[in-house]
Amino acid sequence: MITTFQQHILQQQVAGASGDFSWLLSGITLATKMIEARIRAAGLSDILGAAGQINVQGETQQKLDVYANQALLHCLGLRESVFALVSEENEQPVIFDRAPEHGKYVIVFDPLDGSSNIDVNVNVGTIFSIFRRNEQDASHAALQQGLAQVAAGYVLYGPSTVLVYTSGRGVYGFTLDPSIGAYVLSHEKMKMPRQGKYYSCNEANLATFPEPYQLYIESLRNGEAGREYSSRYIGSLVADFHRTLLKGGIFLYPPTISHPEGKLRLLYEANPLAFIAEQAGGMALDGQQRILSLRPRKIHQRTPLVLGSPCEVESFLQFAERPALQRLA
Ligand code: FBP
Repeated sequence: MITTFQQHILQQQVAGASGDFSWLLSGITLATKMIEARIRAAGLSDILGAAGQINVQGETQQKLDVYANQALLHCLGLRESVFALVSEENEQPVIFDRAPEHGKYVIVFDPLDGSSNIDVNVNVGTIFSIFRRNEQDASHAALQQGLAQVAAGYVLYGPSTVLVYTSGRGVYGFTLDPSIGAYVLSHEKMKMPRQGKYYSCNEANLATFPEPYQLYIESLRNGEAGREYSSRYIGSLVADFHRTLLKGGIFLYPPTISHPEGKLRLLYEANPLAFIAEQAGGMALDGQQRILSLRPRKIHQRTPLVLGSPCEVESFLQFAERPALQRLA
């Protein structure tokens, strides 16, 4: 018959598990179903447009950003195993006064990724990453290397709503079946193709990219990279990542003049997608180093991001004039 996300989690659970983790994940599935319902009817309710405030990123918050953030904070806050929540929309972590034996997890998330696409009905998403609490201080507990992630995933609100998830044992995709209101297993053991035919970056910024990026993108455009490439850029990280996961190729958000450290956030954008990419046989770098090995210094830290199929990422590294990283075997 069907395997729901909850069934999959229970099947993956170790013997004697408390059930806290699967109950925690049900907070994410509930909140993302609430967000999905608002997005589906966005044009019919007063949920489009700006909410009026500026968030910690200096961005104008959209009404759906605010709603998505509240839905996740509410549903996850009810889970006893949650110690702290770090959101793209909140300057500081939201901390729950729970003893270490109860409040075991820290969840970091981007409640609504691709905000600039909300009002034009283009795919947007929610990204999350889960860590074990390893510190009393919530901010420090959130500043763990990506390698320490217990699980990560995203929900893509597109023609269909898809939840893609890993807990370090492969990547699985679940499609929301509106007729039963459940995420149903639709993609087992997802693998990123070793080589793709798409590259994805905001070429409007090309002239401001560091030279190795310019040279590399030029090589994709002029055939020097050994095959023909086409450009695809949706401007919603989750959507551009999902295509790269399924079709292969490379996504790049390099340092630019307006974002010399890169635009995307390490904790709740780069780390979770890097975990999924590597679990699917892909690679994810900050232009030089493995994203998952980076040591975060602050919760809203930004990073350059280069991720995709091994062929494309390794050929990028040649342009970055560094010996190709040892295969991540
Ligand atoms: P948020 O919408 O969560 O702030 O994410 C940032 C983002 O919209 C990414 O989804 C996307 O990849 C990138 O910014 C697009 O940036 P730009 O418009 O500079 O190309």
